[in-house]
Amino acid sequence: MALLPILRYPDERLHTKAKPVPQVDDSIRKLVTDMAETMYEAPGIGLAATQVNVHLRVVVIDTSEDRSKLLAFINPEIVERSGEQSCEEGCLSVPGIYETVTRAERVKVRALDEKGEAFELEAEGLLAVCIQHELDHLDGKVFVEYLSRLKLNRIKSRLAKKSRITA
Ligand code: GNR
Ligand code: NI
Repeated sequence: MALLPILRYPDERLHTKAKPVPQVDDSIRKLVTDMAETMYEAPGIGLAATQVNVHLRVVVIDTSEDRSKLLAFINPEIVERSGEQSCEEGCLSVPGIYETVTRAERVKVRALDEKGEAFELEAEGLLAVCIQHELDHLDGKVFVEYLSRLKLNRIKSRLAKKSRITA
């Protein structure tokens, strides 16, 4: 088990498009374990491999109250989406920033599990939001990039100011 360092926006490595996992082997299972540990410790409800500077299509999510329902998605794809919901989102790579984003209300996701077996999951509400947020990370997109240029620039200067203080 190991805690992995999380990249902070505007680190340009967050804009890397992740590659499909060619084979679900022990190195991928270790990545899933380390990502889960990192997510729980943060604490967060999801983590994409991109955020720990591993550019493979791997995501972990746990939106359960008691943090007991770990989901691992390898090579995930959203195959159906419907409806619309607006949720105040945060991101471990953009600490302290919370902004409302509109996304699909329901999604159907297809992925491989830790054994390399395909599964499908239908999600709604917060889990659906989290799945969409994490899949965006794998494509190099951070949630603040849905906001207006004005809001994004304000966030960038706030983060720059904060990093001057903490540097
Ligand atoms: O911990 C997280 N909370 C959260 C809240 C609302 C919408 C999305 C998220 S995901 C975030 C963890 C994270 O940054 N995942 O990439
Ligand atoms: Ni995030």
